[in-house]
Amino acid sequence: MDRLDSFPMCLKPKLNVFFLGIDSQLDDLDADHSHYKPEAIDTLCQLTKFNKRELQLMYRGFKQECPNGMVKEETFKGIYAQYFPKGAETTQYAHYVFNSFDHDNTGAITFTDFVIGLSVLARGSLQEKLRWAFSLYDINGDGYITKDELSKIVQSIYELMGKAVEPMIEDHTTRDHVDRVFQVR
Ligand SMILES: [Ca+2]
Repeated sequence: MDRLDSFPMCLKPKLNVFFLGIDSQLDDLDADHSHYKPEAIDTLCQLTKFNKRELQLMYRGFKQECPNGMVKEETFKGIYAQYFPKGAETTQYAHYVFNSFDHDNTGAITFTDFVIGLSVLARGSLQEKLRWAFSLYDINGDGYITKDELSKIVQSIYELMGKAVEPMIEDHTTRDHVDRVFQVR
């Protein structure tokens, strides 16, 4: 199977960092006084495929990692890197994932951004997952995936795998991969 085929699904465990440290005492979303005021929990239930209890648990984990209720890109990259082996270069791919979650391009992922993105990855339909994957590849958001954009994403995915992969990644590996995708059949 092509390595790219399964990558959106593999993101889910990588993002589980936000679920760590949850204990039995739940926060009440509506009573929260953090800097960022999340959407009312009922609205989040409508926007995602998570129920109220799941959202409360996630919010608690999210707030532990990000007490002010927002994740800046540098923080996101730091968290992301912890879930890959040493030697893996995660910065660039984490940048693209961050952008795909930061819907309104504010430079920070809010809890709302986070659960909407995670809902698609964890419970979205095939169509929703494909739409998310497309938005990841369409770096400039113009509705088209160019060869250049595909090259950048494929390169970042190869970097994620680190140096110790078989067969070894050569300089031309990315180019060959992209050429195959764009080949007219
Ligand atoms: Ca584009």
